[in-house]
Amino acid sequence: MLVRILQIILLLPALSSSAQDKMVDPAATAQTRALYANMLRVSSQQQILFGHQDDLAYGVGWREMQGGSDVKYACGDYPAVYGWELGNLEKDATHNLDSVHFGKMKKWIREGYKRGGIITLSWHMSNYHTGGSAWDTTAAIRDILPGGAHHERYKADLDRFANFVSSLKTGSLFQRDYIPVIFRPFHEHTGSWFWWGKGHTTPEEFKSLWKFTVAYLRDEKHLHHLIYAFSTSYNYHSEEEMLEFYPGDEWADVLGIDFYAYDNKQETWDHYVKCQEILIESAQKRRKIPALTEFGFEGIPQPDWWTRVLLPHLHAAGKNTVAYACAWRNANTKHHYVPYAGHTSTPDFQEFYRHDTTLFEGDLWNFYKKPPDAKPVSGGRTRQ
Ligand code: BMA
Repeated sequence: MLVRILQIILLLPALSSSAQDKMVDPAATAQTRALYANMLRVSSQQQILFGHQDDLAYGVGWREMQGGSDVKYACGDYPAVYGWELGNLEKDATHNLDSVHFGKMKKWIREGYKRGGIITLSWHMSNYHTGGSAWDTTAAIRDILPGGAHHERYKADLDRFANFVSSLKTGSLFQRDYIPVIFRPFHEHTGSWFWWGKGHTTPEEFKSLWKFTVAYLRDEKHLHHLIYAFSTSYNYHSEEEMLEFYPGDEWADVLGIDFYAYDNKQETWDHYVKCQEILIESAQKRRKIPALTEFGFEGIPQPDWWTRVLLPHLHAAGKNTVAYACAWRNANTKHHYVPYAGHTSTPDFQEFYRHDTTLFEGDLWNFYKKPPDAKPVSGGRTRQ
């Protein structure tokens, strides 16, 4: 018996350290670590945080209205996750590539965070070789790696990024908190439509760029409120293929996938489900957060798509879910991914909202406090 007790005592530290979540940044702030732990928890509880890109900035038929949100118009609540985009920050522009003012973006980020929401940033960076857009696929990664012709320019752009995220603070005069941010650079790299994508670089170059970027932000700029999301497109068939450009477990916190249901055909969904299964399994064994980092069915032409198509497929794995699913932006009547006033899928979106496993902002417990102490923030429907 004594031997058994001794064995257990000796084993305890090993157990607790193996159970500990290993983030890219061991010095991440308490709020950032809590967010990470809570997102892992959401996934293992088979819940899904609903997100929307540019939600507070504009929607179909409106722009910059206090309290505006197409998600809120449709279901009465804000999304749990807010996606924002930094493209053009590298040009020192006042507005991003979709005409969102950077200063106002910071204000909306603070607003969402104060209500308990979760923030993620993407960056459709211009091509460093040509000065063209992110979609100019001329090879450019080798130019910005250490020793490359535009390395210093790349570092200057990371400095711009560091300034941007360092200004995301809230709290009182006595206690300033940095708003945790899920940073998702060089996304959809398994596709070939961006200059950092497959076919325009090598896995080795990509991994070096990723590691350089993370190390620069973490170790040189001392940013400790970032969660790093590595996100692919949905064009892989195995874990090996999914991770072809993966820099390693010590360099990514979120394993993401971007998926657009273009034709909405069953075979397209079947393929997505396979990718999702691979993603979730891989994330689970690595203690990473699986996420549907971008998704949508442009125009949502099927009125019951949310509950009849999307939801069952999000639960198709039957085990852990993606922790969050972020719908793309509502630009206009042709290019939108959540219902807007009068949209035919609104009633079904409301049913999707009411479903037990979907989490919107009012459902959030305090994601910036480590579970199990986390308490509801807004007094909304809490389903932890
Ligand atoms: C794409 C489209 C573009 C937009 C880009 C970056 O998917 O929505 O209109 O400029 O994302 O946000």
